[in-house]
Amino acid sequence: MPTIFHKIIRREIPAEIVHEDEHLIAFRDIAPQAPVHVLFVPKESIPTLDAATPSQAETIGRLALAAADYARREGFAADGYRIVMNCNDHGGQTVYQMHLHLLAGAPLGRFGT
Ligand code: IU
Repeated sequence: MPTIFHKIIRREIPAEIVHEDEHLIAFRDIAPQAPVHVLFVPKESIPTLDAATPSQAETIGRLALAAADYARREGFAADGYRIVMNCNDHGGQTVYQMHLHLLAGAPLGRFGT
């Protein structure tokens, strides 16, 4: 089932794209939760991490490596950042095309505090 992220990949709706390659696209979140908030989305359709299979391990790994590359390129890797993947309802997932959040640009605090 196509999601809004599929439409962004197909350029049917606009987004502030910061990186794209044959495997994935990265764009700024429209409702940023940190000074830097970028979403890394595979071009391959995978609704949730829960739906991913071992054959998709590279696809998933590429999201994290693309986020790390972006952080180094933008110069905030040494300060640090957080990557998050929400899965299903209790995880807070709202868009059912798997994606990785990259949050950075300020101290983010620790979970549970
Ligand atoms: P989630 O992990 O599924 O909750 O994340 C979805 C994110 O997609 C959320 O942070 C939204 O602000 C963001 N987003 C977006 O960047 N552009 C959109 O058109 C829509 C959602 I809809």
